[in-house]
Amino acid sequence: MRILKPLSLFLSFVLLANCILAQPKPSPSQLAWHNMEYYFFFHFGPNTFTDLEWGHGTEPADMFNPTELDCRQWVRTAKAAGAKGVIITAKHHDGFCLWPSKYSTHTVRESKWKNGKGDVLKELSAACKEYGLKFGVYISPWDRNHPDYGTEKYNDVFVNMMKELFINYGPIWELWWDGANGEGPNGKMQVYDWKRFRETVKKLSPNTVVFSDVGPHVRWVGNESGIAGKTNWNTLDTVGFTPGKGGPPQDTLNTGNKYGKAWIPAECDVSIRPGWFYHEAEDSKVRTPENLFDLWLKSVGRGANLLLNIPPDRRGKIHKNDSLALIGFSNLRKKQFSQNLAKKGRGYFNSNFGTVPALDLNNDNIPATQFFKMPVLSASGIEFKKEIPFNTIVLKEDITEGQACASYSILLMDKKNILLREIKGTTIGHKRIISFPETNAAFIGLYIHEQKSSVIISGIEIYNIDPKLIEK
Ligand code: FUL
Repeated sequence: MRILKPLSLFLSFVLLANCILAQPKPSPSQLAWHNMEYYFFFHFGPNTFTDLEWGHGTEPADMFNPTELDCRQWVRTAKAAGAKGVIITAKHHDGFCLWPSKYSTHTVRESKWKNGKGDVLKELSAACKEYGLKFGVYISPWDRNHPDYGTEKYNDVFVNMMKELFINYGPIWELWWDGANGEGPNGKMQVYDWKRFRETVKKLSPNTVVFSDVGPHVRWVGNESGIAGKTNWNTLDTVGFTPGKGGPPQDTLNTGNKYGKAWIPAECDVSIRPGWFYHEAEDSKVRTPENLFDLWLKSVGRGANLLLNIPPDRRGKIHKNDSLALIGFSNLRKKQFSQNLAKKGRGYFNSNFGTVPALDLNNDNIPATQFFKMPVLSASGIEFKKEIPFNTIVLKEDITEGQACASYSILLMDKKNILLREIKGTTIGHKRIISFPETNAAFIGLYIHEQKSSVIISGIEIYNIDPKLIEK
């Protein structure tokens, strides 16, 4: 009894602390965003035809002239590759609008393409509806063409353009505000009215998630190589920061802030080619399926989302080299993650109060969240009748009420309880894919060492992937 009293006092304190210190948690739109995991970026515009990465804004609108634009082909490719949505550069830094905006004179309307009657956003949003993919839009605040850029009037222009996007092409699932910024055509820098921009989105399209260096809903991961931090908090402190140059340091964006006040998870934007736009000279430099798989482990496998850029070419189609790599990548994922070995084992649950009898993991009627709910300082795991070889473990944390796990270790043991391998980690989040040299183990124990509130593990999966694909 004497031993139990301090323990129960401690537990009451923890419970109380959990109630008082409310954790930031995702909104329903953010929770849905986490489940998107992987989607495509399309960089397309005058740069596709000039071979530039950053247009000057002085390119004649006629430069834009795709010969066989086929947005349905883009979306079919995305769907076949397992992507769940797309985001298109409706306006890049050169200011050219892929839709006939009333608030610019540098748009598809001024080009020869379809005699000025074309509208890329109309075709792409329709294709997304047809194939059931989410439609997202990138709109660069920096504009090297617009005559009002650098004056207060440009904030009106930007707001009006966003209104056109939401009203004519919605629903828009994600809106992307690029952080790159420089001078406009008159040499002036813009003072952006971020508050007004945010309020516009909230009013017109409350379910849209907005990306920028500091959210408000999704943050930049701090690099353009597609790699999230091994420690990856979905929480961030944004007070005093702005999108772009005024953003938090890149390493902070990469890991998030453990005690950050706002839920702003990381998105990894990266291109399948060296550049963001299509360049014929890069046709032989498309990432391989294996390289894309490694990116998957370092983005989705670290609890972030992967925004993979596939730049359509001058015809207005996705080049076959990119399509082949994407299908190869999709096949790799399907094959490597086809057999969840955990289903062959039995789960167990072990709290400070003793061992609770194991439940059969193959029983789909038992919700994983219930089974793996872990009170403070507890452990759970899976055991097999005999040792089996595997090299990958997937952990999933239920983040509905916030992200809790701050430090864990996984112990792999044989039938005689001899420790074969210990793997230490920090955050888990939406998904954590851990790969290691193949180990013949009969017992996998997950121990939580530090948590912000009670960790809820919603899944433990086990695979034996091709050893060449283990995280580099
Ligand atoms: C950067 C831009 O400057 C690049 O051109 C590209 O659009 C990338 C996704 O974001 O900030």
